[in-house]
Amino acid sequence: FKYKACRLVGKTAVVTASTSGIGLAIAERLGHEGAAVIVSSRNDSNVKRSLNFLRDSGVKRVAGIACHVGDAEHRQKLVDFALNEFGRIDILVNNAGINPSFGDILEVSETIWDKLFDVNVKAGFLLTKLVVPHMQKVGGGSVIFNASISAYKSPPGIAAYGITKTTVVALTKALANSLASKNIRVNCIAPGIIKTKMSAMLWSGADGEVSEPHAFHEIACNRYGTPEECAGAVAFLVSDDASYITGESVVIAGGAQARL
Ligand code: NAP
Ligand code: ISN
Repeated sequence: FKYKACRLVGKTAVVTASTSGIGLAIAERLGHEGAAVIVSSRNDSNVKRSLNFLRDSGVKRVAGIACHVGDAEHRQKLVDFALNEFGRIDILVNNAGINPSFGDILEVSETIWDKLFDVNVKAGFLLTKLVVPHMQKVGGGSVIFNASISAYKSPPGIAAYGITKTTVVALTKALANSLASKNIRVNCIAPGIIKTKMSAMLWSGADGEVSEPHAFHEIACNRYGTPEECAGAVAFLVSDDASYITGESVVIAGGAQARL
């Protein structure tokens, strides 16, 4: 194993949107820490490619299924698949999030607004509801949402996306209160600009060169973050090392200010 810590041996983790970027790094890290991992995303060939990648990287117990998180049937199939493959669910990482438009908030159509909230907020809420009874069966569990620093500071051009992420922070706190008595902890990460496909418009300059960190974010570390730096925080939060941490948001943004 790449990591000496094996904090998650015996656990099963379901990670949504885990065939690229932050989700894939989370799946890899949880797998290296000993968890059995279910990967998923909309595209079946992406699922197959990430399964090969994870197996090659040394993750022993991993399986995958296509799942569009906005589709109720897909969510149910994901849960059934995880139980069928590994018999239990201890960890749910609601990583899926979309950012379909760029422009002034008043230009956002009702259709785009609804789609943003469906995928970024409602899908994770409904998937959590599906998974909770199975976590209870194994005596508890841990749920993670992927919010964003945009939750705290209205991001120019993607303000509606930011509002969905503020809602994710609120949802994290509400679910943490509701589920604490069932020994289920709920936390979120709030990444700054992480170098992935989704944020490429921010970090890739002309000619494919990496651009300077965006002034809006005022990144003290003066560099962008990596998916692996998000995955390390998730591995900690879902482990027993974080057993007294719930309802929290961990900002992973190189020192950029993040306050509501
Ligand atoms: P990414 O590298 O572009 O990967 C996106 C992943 O999501 C892919 O695996 C994609 O696979 C999957 N996906 C897209 N729509 C989906 C859906 N409806 N249902 C299921 N899977 C879906 O993106 P990323 O940057 O890692 O973003 C992951 C999360 O981090 C998002 O919630 C995002 O808001 C958050 N975040 C990112 C940044 C950043 O700077 N990158 C910062 C803060 C927060 P398919 O195409 O096969 O579905
Ligand atoms: C994000 C997602 C896509 C593009 C830019 N900045 C972004 C964020 C963010 O989550 O903070």
